[in-house]
Amino acid sequence: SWDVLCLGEPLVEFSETTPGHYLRGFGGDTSNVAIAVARSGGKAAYATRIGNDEFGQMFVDLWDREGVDTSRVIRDESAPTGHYFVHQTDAGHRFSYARKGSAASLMRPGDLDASTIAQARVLHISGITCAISPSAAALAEQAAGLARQAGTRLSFDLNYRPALWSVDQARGVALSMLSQCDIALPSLEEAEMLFGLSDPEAIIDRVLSFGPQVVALTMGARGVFVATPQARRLIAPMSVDLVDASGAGDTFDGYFLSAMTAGDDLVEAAIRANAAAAFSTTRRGAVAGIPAGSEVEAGLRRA
Ligand code: KDG
Repeated sequence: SWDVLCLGEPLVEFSETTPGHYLRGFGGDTSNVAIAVARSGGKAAYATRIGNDEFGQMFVDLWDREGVDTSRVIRDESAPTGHYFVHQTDAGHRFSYARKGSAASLMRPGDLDASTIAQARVLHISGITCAISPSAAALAEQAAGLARQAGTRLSFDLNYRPALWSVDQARGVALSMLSQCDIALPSLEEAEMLFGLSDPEAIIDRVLSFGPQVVALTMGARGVFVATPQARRLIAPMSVDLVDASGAGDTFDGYFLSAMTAGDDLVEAAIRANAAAAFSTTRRGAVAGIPAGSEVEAGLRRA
């Protein structure tokens, strides 16, 4: 059994260091979440399709090293593992994808069965999982329904990527997932885009109206708002020297879900996740930036 089972697409990362030079790393939002769960001390599993290629093998080796269960990873002979380039610009980081027709985009209903989902306390899905192809979106819907039947809590982070779909397409999926999920992990930017609201309190009210029991609204430099239908609390941001923000949201999600399943109270979970996410931005690379649990504890003691 696992604390968190993540479903989505892993992508090999090429992060530009100096003009024309790239450092190879790993990304893919839901894979990042699984690794963050494992680094924080939780039990994670990942479900996806990868190619029968070098990049696919690199991921299997990575997940094995990290202690992420790969028994639900399908090796697909017919398509490659995707990758992306990330460039730092004055306006933040920018992704360029090479993922069209990837193995993960061939995920389809049936790739996850009821008994697998029942082994997880939380199933984590992102909007990217649903954006990559209609068949992956159909699998995500099916998995969400199976989670409900199994009593596995569903966690959802839209993680809106404009290169993958339009706001209108994303809204349809987001509203469906928000009304099925138990744990909603929106960002302030996404909530503004979906609902046209900018006041965090109003956003929390709107997200809670869809039915989740827990909402963590990440607000970047403004901190995190964590809420249940009964109570809400603002967690102050941590100031750090920013190197690369990619993967920060995923680090938050992984640490938050892991602490929640360990039985921490929500405010404690959000404080730890907030610190882990801040820490992750001080290093280059989505996965390379995810801190170890001990680093987060040390950082919290210093704060
Ligand atoms: O959240 C970080 C991810 O966006 C990055 O690792 C790449 O998964 C990725 C994506 O699809 O944007």
